[in-house]
Formats: sequence, structure tokens, C-alpha cells
Amino acid sequence: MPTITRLEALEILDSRGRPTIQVTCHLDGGAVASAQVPSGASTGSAEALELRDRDPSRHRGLGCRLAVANVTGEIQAALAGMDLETQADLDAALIQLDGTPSKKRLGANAILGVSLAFCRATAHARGIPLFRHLAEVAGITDVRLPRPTVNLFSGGKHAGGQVAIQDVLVVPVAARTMDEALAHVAEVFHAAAALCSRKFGARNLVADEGGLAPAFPNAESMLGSAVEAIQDAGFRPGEDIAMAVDVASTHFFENGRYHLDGSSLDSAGMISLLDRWVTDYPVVSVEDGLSEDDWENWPELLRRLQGRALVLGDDLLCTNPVRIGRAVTNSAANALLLKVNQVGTLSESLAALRAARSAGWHLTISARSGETEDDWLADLATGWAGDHIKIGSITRSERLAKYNRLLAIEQTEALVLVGGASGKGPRWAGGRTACNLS
Ligand code: 2PG
Ligand code: MG
Repeated sequence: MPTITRLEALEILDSRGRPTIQVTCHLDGGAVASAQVPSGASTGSAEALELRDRDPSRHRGLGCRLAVANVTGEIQAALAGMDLETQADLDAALIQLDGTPSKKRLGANAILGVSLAFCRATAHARGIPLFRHLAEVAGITDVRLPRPTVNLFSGGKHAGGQVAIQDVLVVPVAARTMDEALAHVAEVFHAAAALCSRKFGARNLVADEGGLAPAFPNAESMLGSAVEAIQDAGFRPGEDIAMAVDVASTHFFENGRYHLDGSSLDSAGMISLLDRWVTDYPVVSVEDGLSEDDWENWPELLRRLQGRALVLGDDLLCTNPVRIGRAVTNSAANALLLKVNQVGTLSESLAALRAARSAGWHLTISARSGETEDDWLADLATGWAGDHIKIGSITRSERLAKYNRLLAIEQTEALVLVGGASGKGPRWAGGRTACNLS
């Protein structure tokens, strides 16, 4: 069984030019592997806490030298030479060492870096691909490629707030392979870029996750423009290419009201708006349609959208098994957005996945808006059998590192895309296979 002999750490920069951390793990058999940690911008308040230096003279206080020092100092001192049978042993040791519920003492960034680097080093030591090792860690046998949900248009905190909602995504529902899925998405992206120049006179600059971000007059014009781009690319909206929305509504919810497009809606008004979007556009997944602080209204949102679109919880759930349990009990959602740095270790993320799956929920495994060139997310979403993977758009190399890894896994391992053989399936499309477009 693996024993850690050495941990190294380095402060590196993420895709927004902000510091993050890379950890390298050496095992006694000679295996060595590194992992880089992502960072969000539209964060949920229940997320595990990244440790930042708070030194205003460097990187505006966001430096990660303290997190680096914790890995090479206290964490290495505690873990080196320890007998670690499994990933669960390693993660339990990290959690115990930190001793705080939010991981604020050692830093969730430091802890996740060690959790991921150890996992990858163990896969190397075993001589198997990371996704296979991750599948074994999770006890998952039906390994398959997740279907991508790809950011087309960006708003909210990822695009300077030109429009309140965060992402309009496209879902290549008719594609039978990953290769075909990305080819379909690329056609839509290029059609959307042409549409943005035509309609908004915009140069095709991209936002934090690579999505196009012209000055949309309102949220709904993002949805309408996405339908147009799908059609311009020669696809049938809802049949060949569906859509998803990350409303990220926590970030425009204030004093009990949702502030968007010049109006202020109460929760019932917001639910009605989302209901209409799902009726009028081929939307199969609605993420954070309501705020993380609006728990009492999520059950009504689920009741209204059930069977038509997934009700996906991100800020609401924060990949936290306790919050997922509450949402299951209250019938507040039916899909989990899983982001490992929201909770801080692979084992806790796995507990979140199990809580969601045992309630029959759908699973989207997601990147963060601040990413790195590391590609472990592709292996995680494959090994843990995500229904969807959300990486961002098909521009910016921190996104493409993951898409290209998915293509490589498809080619070398002959894995099938979820729902791929039939082309369509209720499991990943939220129960909806066709849409009425008004
Ligand atoms: C989200 C994520 C990824 P962030 O809200 O789903 O898109 O954004 O990493 O900024 O939290
Ligand atoms: Mg989100």
C-alpha cells in the first residue's frame, strides 16, 4: 500500500491570473504525480475555504504561499511515512489534521491539492489510467463518458455582469460520441460568434469560461440568441442540440428579491419566469434557479419543472452531503453539480455523489471559473460516471485540456458516451426529449 515519502507545493497562476496551488506527491514505490487546484468566482457561502495570504502587497491579497507552506510543512510532517491503505484514509487524515468544518486552518486549496495528487500518484503506481483508479475508489463499474454541457454565452460574475444570469449552455443531445458532441458544439459556437458580430456589433472576446459575452440587452436575449445560433449551425433546437442555464441567482438575490433586467421579482415571480423559459426554449437543465438562501421555495421550483428540466443545485448544495440530505428530504432538487473544491477532498465529494445517487438524482461534474491546464476533471467525470460534465466553452486552453483528455479517453479506451448508443435518453436529458418552441 502506498506511503507518501514527500510532498512538494508551488504557487502557480490560474486562468484569471490569480494564484492557486500545485501539489506534487511522491510515493515510496517511486511514483510521482502533481495536481493543480481550481478556484471559483460565483462561490456558494457554504463552500470550504481557500487559504489566501491576505497580504495586499502581493496578488491583491490572494497569494497562496501560506497554503504552500502548510503542504510542505505541517501536512507533509503528519502524512509522510503514514500507512495509507486507501484514498479514504488519506482524506480522513487530512480532515482530522485540519480540524475545522470549513478547512480554513490548513486551507481547502492545500488539502484538495494533496487529495488529488495522492490519487493520481496512486493511479501511476498501479499503472492504470486515473479514471479507472477513480472508478475503483468509488466502487463504480459502469464507467462511461459524460455528455458535455458547454458554455455558449456568459454573463454574471464571469463576464463583468453585463447581464444578471451566468451561463447559457448547449447540450449536444443527438451526438453519439464525444468526438461528434464536440464537433456539433463547435459548429454552434462558430455560428454564435458570427451572430454576435452581426447582432451586437461585438468583437468575439470571451469571458472567464470561454463563452461569448456581448452586451445582451437582457437575460432572455441570451436564450433567444442561442436558439438562433443552433439553427444557423443547421441543427434542430431541442432535437439535436438542447440548452441548459446556470442562472446563478444567489448573486442577484437581495433582501428576498431577484433583481434582473430592471425588475425585482419575488420567489414566485422568479419561478414563473423559469417555468416560462423552460416552456419557450429547449432548456433541459436549470442550475441555481433560486438562491442558496431561498431554501423554502426550491420544492415549488422542482414541482414546476420536474419531468421537463433538471433542477440542479450548485450554490444551494456546495457538494456537501449534509446539504444534499436536506434537499432530498425537502424535495428541493433532483440533480447535483459536483465541484470537488467546494468541499475539499475526493472522499467527501464521493459522499456527496452517493447521497445524490441514492436519491436517484442526476449528476453533473463541473470545473470552476478559475481553472488550470490540469485535466483531472475529465478523468473524474468519466470514472465517477457523471451524466454531464461542465467545463466551460470550447475556447481557452484550460478548458480544452479537459475536452481533449475526454477525446483521448474515448479514442484509447473505447468508452461510450452516456446515452450514446440510443442518441437520446431521459436520464441525462431531464426526461425531456423534444421541445415546443414558440
Ligand atoms: C458555477 C461555476 C462554474 P464558479 O457557478 O457553476 O461555472 O462558477 O466556479 O465561478 O463558481
Ligand atoms: Mg453554478
